[in-house]
Amino acid sequence: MADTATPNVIRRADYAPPAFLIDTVALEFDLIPERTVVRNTMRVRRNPDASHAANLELMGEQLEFVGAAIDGAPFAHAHAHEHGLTLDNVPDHFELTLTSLCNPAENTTLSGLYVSGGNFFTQCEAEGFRRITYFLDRPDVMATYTVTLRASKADYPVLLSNGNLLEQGDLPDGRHFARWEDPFRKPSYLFALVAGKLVALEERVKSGSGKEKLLQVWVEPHDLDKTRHAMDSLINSIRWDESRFGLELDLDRFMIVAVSDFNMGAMENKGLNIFNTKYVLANPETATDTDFANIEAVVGHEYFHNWTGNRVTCRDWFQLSLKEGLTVFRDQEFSADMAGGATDEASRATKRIEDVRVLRQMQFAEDAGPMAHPVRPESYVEINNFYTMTVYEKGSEVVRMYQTLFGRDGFRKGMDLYFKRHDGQAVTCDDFRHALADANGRDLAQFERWYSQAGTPRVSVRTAYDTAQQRYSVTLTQGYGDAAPAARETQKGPLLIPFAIGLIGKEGHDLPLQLDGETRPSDATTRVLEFTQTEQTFTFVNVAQEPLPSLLRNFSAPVVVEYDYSPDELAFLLAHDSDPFNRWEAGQRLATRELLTLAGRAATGVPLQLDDSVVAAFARVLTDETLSPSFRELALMLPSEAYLAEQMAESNPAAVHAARQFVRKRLANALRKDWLAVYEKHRTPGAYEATPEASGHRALKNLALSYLAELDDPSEAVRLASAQYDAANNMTDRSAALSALLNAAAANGGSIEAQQALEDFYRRFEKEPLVIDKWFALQATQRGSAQRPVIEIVRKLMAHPAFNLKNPNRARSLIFSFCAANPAQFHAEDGSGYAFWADQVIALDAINPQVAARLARSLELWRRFTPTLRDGMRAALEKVASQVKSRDVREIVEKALA
Ligand code: B3K
Ligand code: ZN
Repeated sequence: MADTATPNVIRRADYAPPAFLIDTVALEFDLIPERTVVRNTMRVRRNPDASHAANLELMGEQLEFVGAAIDGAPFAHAHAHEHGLTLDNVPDHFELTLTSLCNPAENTTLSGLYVSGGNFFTQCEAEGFRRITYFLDRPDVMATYTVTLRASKADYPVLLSNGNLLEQGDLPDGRHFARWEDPFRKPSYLFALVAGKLVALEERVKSGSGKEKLLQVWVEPHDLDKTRHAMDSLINSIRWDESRFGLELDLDRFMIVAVSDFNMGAMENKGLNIFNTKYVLANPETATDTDFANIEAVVGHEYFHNWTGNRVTCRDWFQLSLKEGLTVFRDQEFSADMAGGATDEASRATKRIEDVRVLRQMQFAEDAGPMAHPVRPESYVEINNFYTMTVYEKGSEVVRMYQTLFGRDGFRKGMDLYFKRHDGQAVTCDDFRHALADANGRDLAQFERWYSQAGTPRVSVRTAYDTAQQRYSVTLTQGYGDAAPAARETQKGPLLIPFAIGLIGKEGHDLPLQLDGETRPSDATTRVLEFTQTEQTFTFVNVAQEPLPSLLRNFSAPVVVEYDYSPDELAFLLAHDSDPFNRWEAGQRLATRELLTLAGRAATGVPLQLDDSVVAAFARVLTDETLSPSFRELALMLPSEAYLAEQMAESNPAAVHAARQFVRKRLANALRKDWLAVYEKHRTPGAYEATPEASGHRALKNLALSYLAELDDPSEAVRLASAQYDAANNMTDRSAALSALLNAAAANGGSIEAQQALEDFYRRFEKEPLVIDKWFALQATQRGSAQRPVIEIVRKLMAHPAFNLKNPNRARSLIFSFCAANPAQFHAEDGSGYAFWADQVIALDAINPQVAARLARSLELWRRFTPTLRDGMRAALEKVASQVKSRDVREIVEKALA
């Protein structure tokens, strides 16, 4: 039932240990879609470390209570209510058996036990287990589980749960059973079951200590040909966690199951990871290079949770970043190692740039709005709303800073101590920090502020060179600027910021670094300054010439750096910085600065022009064959419209779009020959290869195609794109060609080539839901025009037979793509985008509050927009606020309007 009462705020400060503990759980399921019977037998005892409570309060939602027994005798003093079950005056320790019913067939929330495609699946994190049975559904209650599943053998031939399979067999009436045991204590959010018609790709591998492990990737039978990459990613993850962190797989068997109805990416249930099909299924015809990379990252992420999340879990949900920030850091490092090994800094930088781009575009925006919260939040209404960019991505940056401060070896020592101290426990972010501090003999008290202060820190930099003394001083000042109110109230004092810096001489080489007071320069030409005060000056000595500073190398802290580089200096850094991240950063700064000036002009109707020096800087990158293709692709891609709009005093998506399009067209026309040459040179003929190198070529070639589609006369691009579309042997090239066709035609209200390719694409992939998702998304994110606004296309597609609001991937592919990834069209002045958004949030709220709440967030920055847009957004938010019922959406819209 939707919770319509005033939402309750849960506070970190109110944490109290549970009054009871549960040591063992035996679950029995009779799986029937409309009426599943769950029998739950638990060993319960009073918690010696908690204050006394006479009654046992168990959580439960959407359950039909059948009966309770204590130590085998029926127990009459159990009262079911809206939020669970109260058992009066229970003994100090006892065996409790509860029987209840639930209705998986009608469960559209995809939380708890539900049916998808005729099969059963579960999703318990954060609070879904209470929708399966009454329980102390909180992560600090850890128990061992045995699970017995019974179901029709014809309809559900495969029955899976966590851990090891103990036995299976037939039952009367065409039913069968399987019994599973998970030997490791775990919190209820890691419970999982799967039942249905599935097949598996299997591999047997030996772990580091020589034990044989069975690995399985379970999918529907027609998807078996898309499981190889996920399996390879799993094997690589297992090897990587052994070699980098000395962490071995602890179960005999590890399973991944793909499901097409899923609220997020994947879930790390012990030994039985459940994945959105999007992050499992791939072959060259259906998945892009980005999909392949995402699958590797998510398979790694969920696997790495086995230690960082499962073996050591969170005490309470405020500690979510303890497992998520750390595990994102681990998956980022895994992907970087897979792409470039431990030492190839240029290849590793590609991954770093992509991660930082996401952080800056999404997490910085979150930190600037009403949902701003610290990495370890202080309060929440609905915990599912706090699986955020801040908890995940900023959390990962916080973990990365320990490694930047202590080096890889020091970080490893900290991790070793963390597991030594806390294996099998439910702990806090403080426990992690203390392990890192103690292992490295450091006091990290100040570092705690990274967990408790919200908002994006700003570091402004002043430099001075004393020619006579050959001294170069760098003065850093930290603060939060004009932070959002939600962030401001958390800010108490300066942070410990690891600030990596290099100094570049006139020839473009790094200069030796010797800080005042040191006897000789260090070997490394990058230094990590420990910046701990509000203002601090670092002086380098024996600096023979006035250098150009390379600031915050490799993005050593999640901050904004303010330094007044001239365009020439940025062009110099773009050409010479030895730090590949900062080389890219210089190009981005240069572009951002131009684009924001142009957006300001566009907003006031002043004609646009672009300096030739900017075109020249881009031309140098485009034609520099010594740079890797993937780096060039990243450097030549302009900052996103969303990021640029966020940098304006008043966000103006139309002006940003006009400015960005102007620059794209200018770069396209001015460098036409170079784009064409790059397009030809970076083709990848022959069989598809999924290597980072081949995907770099495809990325650069397809970027060239997208620029060529901007030419005043796009006929050549249309020809190339049509040919590429027809000849493509992989989804990267085919979807890039389709996108180029759609955009080349946009200004003229569409083209026959684009229309034909769209129709062909649909027919070709009608039976591949993940590809049809792309078909919807490409149309929702395409460029529009006055004659052909994208909202009209989107509205039409909502009525397409393949559209289905209940399937989150499909809803995201059309609705979210339009509302969150097509700002110029979504923020149309007539408010049509906002009206559409409101209708969809309201419709989704009744089906799936978690998905609805995600969509609801696309208007949260409304106060930062131009007045007309602001009014339209407020009206839409108010409409939603007056109609939605779920706690999830209400928390979002109420915070936005507050
Ligand atoms: N831990 C899950 C996320 C659960 C989200 C619940 N709303 C996936 C992950 O981060 O690995
Ligand atoms: Zn995670």
